[in-house]
Amino acid sequence: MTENATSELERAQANLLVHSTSPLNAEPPMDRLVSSFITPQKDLYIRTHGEVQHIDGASHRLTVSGQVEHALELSVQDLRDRFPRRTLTASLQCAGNRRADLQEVKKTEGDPWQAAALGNASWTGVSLRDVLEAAGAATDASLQVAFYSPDEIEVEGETARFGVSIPMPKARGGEVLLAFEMNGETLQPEHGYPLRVIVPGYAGVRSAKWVSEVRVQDGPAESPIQTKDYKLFPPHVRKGEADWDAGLTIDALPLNSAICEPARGARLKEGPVTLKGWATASERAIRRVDVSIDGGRSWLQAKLQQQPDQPHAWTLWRLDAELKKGEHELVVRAFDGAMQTQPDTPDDTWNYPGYLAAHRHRIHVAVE
Ligand SMILES: Nc1nc2c(c(=O)[nH]1)N[C@H]1C(S)=C(S)[C@@H](COP(=O)(O)O)O[C@H]1N2
Ligand SMILES: [Mo]
Repeated sequence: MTENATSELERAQANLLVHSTSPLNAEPPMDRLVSSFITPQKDLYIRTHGEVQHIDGASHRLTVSGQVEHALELSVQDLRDRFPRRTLTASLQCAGNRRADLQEVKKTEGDPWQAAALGNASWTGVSLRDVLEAAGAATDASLQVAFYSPDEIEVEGETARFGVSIPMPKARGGEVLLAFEMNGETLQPEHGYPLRVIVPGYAGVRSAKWVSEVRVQDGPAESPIQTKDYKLFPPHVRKGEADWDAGLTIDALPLNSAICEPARGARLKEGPVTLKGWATASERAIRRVDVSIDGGRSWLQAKLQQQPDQPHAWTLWRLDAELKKGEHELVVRAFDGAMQTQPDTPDDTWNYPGYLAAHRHRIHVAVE
């Protein structure tokens, strides 16, 4: 292991719960996650499929090619100098977040993420739309904008460069960033230094780290992480039976929420307790969060902390409750701008790769 790799591992081990060291995958403790509306960089989950890249920021180049009038080759400094700076608050969430709940129904692929494979940050960079326009990119809605990065990853026995893509209308939405700062700080290598994509509202996988190439093309990115991974299959499809083309590409994330405090299995003293957690709804607003302290028979309304001018930011919620002696099942359900709420149980959403666990989060606590 190189010296560089040791430092990101040390940072992860100091601040996060590490699921695996190679590749490095880690998430923060849930109570710390909801202790601030903006997630500090050291507390942002880390999801890598290959090795963390250590890139020289000054010599790094981003090429823009494919269906464009003039291909571009830009340094990070060129992006800073030639394009308007854009800052927005957005949550970043892995499609595998809360997978541990699905694994209680039945085994799935992948790491057992708790409910902290997400964070909410202020991202600064330039708008992908501005860069596409500078290249004279074609704008047809059927096109894909692909992002390629230098990390080599293995998916389904195939090794290839990391490459993902998003539909052109999303790419031109203005909110998709080529970002060089998180919360006003330079990105750490594990979060994509010197340049990463941020696709607000979409599964984290589309937010390519260490991005070196933007390509406007007819079909999805030619990398198995795009064509075979991060797809949603119906519950009857088992590992080894998947028809990749029939799987649904996971882009916009579903409505979701979780209880982060108290912890699952906590032993509490009788009396007042504050319950806290997060809620996200892709592009939609969170309109209401209900919490039950009796397994879902009755519901109380939580107080929301939101940033209304930032449609892609998460919502934090809290509820002051009184818990009597005994065992309690705590449940949360969020409602979005279309008054839709979450599926009841993990059985409703189980799929063999373990994606999009968005059922109501339930935990048990004991009060003494
Ligand atoms: N180049 C590259 N980009 C990547 C990944 C990766 O492995 N390689 N992982 C993706 C996934 S699945 C997620 S959820 C997010 C995680 O970003 P973070 O580690 O900064 O939290 O990055 C995405 N971008
Ligand atoms: Mo992810």
